[in-house]
Amino acid sequence: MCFYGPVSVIKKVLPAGSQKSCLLILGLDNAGKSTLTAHLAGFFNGDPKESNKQASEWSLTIGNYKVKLWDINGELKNRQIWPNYYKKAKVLVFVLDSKDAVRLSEARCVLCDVLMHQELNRAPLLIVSNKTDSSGSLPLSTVIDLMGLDRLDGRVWAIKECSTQTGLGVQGVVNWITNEIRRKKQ
Ligand SMILES: Nc1nc2c(ncn2[C@@H]2O[C@H](COP(=O)(O)OP(=O)(O)OP(=O)(O)O)[C@@H](O)[C@H]2O)c(=O)[nH]1
Ligand SMILES: [Mg+2]
Repeated sequence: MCFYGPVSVIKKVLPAGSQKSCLLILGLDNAGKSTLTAHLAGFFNGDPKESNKQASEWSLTIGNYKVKLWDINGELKNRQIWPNYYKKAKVLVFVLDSKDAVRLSEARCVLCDVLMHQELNRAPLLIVSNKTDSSGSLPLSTVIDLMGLDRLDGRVWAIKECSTQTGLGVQGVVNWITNEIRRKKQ
């Protein structure tokens, strides 16, 4: 059977939740995005799709929903492809290396630039302060301060500490993502 008509009509006949949510994982190179992604794939029955040096794509099952995850490389030369993903991203996770105080100011500028993109205005944001197992890891209050997060208003956001190396705190990240995906689907 052929279906002619505007997309909005087709969307109405699809069951609620059948459209894929997309979870975008960004952050500077070396922050721990791919290590976090491996944990999320473990928690959410991840099925690897495409992967190359710039990005890897996974299909996750979160509750009853199929969710596409993109883990994008954070090297400077690859950041130019990030905006290609903004339009489809429904939930944004930004990973930080909490022991790298020098690069937190770079991360702050990069996050600021990401959030200027209007396509992401409605995407809830989770900042993951990673590598808490490392000596010299900065406390959450300092990370919030250095990242200027107290000025982040007008959007749903949260920050969680974790070590994707030891797994400590990863459950909190999993819970936040689960809640936000559910909220987006209601
Ligand atoms: N100590 C410690 N090391 C970590 C942690 N998470 C990741 N790493 C290490 O940090 C390095 C970078 O981790 P990746 O997950 O590859 O970082 P990435 O953000 O994907 O980096 P790009 O893909 O280059 O953008 C690796 O050597 C990891 O083993 C952590 O929680 N603690
Ligand atoms: Mg990576």
